[in-house]
Amino acid sequence: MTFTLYHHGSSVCAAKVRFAMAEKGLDWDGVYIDILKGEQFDPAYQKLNPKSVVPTLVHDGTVIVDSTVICEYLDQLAPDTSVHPTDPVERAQARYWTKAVDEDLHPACGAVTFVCSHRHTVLKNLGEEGVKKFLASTPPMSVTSNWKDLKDSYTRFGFDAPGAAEKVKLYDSYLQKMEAALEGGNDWLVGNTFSIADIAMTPYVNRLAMMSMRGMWENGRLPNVEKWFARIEALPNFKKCLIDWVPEDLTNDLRENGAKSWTEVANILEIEI
Ligand SMILES: N[C@@H](CCC(=O)N[C@@H](CS)C(=O)NCC(=O)O)C(=O)O
Repeated sequence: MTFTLYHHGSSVCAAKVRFAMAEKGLDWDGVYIDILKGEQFDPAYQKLNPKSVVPTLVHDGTVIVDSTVICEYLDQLAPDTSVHPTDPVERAQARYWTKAVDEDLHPACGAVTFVCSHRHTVLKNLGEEGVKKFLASTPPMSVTSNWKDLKDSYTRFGFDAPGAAEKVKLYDSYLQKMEAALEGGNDWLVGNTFSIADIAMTPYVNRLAMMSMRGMWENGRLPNVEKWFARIEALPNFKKCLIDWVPEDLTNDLRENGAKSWTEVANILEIEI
């Protein structure tokens, strides 16, 4: 089996697939698409992924898009190393997590990341004209069906963009859901066994960590999430899939821009700092 993964270092969806493939022991060749430079808008890439998003998996010539679908596809190809629960109830519970990630958490993460950090990175690297072209190139049907307008608004107005504060609260509500799911000494989100639910949530918690926002769960706020993330960070595949693919300048941007945005985020969430 030959796999080619079109991906980007800081993309949460791409990180999910890299993590799932590593946990399943599947090797892949990578094509790096810099989504902060606009490489996803290359017509050749759009033929593979009409929404101009990463990741895209090509398996022996077959194109599969959408990270959750890719993970399910890979599990059917390689069932011996399944990361999906076999028990029907646990499978349903895991799907609640992946569905919620796709429908709610992912758009919230896109908003919060652009508002807190990416807007500064694209402005710094692309300049005013470059940013205009970058925003204009986003197809109407992209990360969400209104991502073009939202990305434009988050990039131009930051925390003043309509709905930005609600996205911070929505993001936080998923940490609260995790806290509840881990109650009673559960190490993992579903059935107390590491699964796709943990894989799917990892990039989103890690995004906040990389943006210097561990205060969303540390200092006694969400102790179960804190312990869960410590377990995740200790996994052998964590660093190579979630950290090492992010270029140094982007890692620095996320850390520094995120730290500058922390006061605003903490205010929205009424976290004392
Ligand atoms: N439903 C897709 C969403 C993919 C997605 O939103 N990818 C983001 C990065 S995590 C992207 O490529 N964004 C490009 C852009 O904002 O122009 C999936 O799960 O793969």
